[in-house]
Amino acid sequence: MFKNVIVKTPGNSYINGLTTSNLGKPNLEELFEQHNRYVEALKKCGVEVTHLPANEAFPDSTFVEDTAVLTSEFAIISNPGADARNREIEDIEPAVKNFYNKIHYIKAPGTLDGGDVLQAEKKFYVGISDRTNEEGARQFKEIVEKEGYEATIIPLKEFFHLKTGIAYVGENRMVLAGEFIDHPAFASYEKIIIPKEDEYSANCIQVNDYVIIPAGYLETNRKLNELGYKTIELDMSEFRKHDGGLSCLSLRF
Ligand code: CIR
Repeated sequence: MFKNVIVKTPGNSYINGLTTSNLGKPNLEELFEQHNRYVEALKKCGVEVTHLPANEAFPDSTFVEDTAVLTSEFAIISNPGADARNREIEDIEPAVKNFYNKIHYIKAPGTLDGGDVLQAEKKFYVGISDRTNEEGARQFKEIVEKEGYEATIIPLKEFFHLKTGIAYVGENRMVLAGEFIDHPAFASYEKIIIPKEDEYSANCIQVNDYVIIPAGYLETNRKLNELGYKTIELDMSEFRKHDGGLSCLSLRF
């Protein structure tokens, strides 16, 4: 069960954030509306929401997931791999300190974005990406192994972040797209396979009794409903324009 989430309102500077997409300039009014709906959806899932104010100095800082990894027992403050985002941890650390006594840190020259970390019960999967380097992944693995968890490091071939193409939805089930569909690391899970055209919906989040998915993916919705999941669909268009998905917008713990 998740009891808490941390989210952060996007600022007007969001439009100056990083992106690799060619989906156009975000519309701020729609962005704020989509963020409000995201927060409402989380509340419907029964979690307490810690809502941090926007920080205009950090255009990408609404994507709080990249700044920390929070478990039921300990927290890890990350060391985000993009220079423009690295200082976002300054806003997250005090919020994390309100909930945790045990806090670990990823330290330079290691870099790690939380978007490259997936937790499935007592196992972690850590992607090596443009943002997370080998040293960051190594430090992460060492920390969690000392805490009694397992960690598997997965060099990414195509995805931006690990969780761009994968989600754990409980009950030994993984939602998988692209390079992860036949990846040996995930062979022991029941697979919910997402085809290329629906790839964006692989970034979904299971929060207590619901799975929140991006709007417009009928097949993904149907597959999850067939397995007995209740779903909430959210329009994510303005976050997608800056490479963001559902998991990126919150820390859930
Ligand atoms: C970035 O480039 O860092 C942001 N525009 C998007 C971050 C998305 N975060 C995530 O997938 N965890």
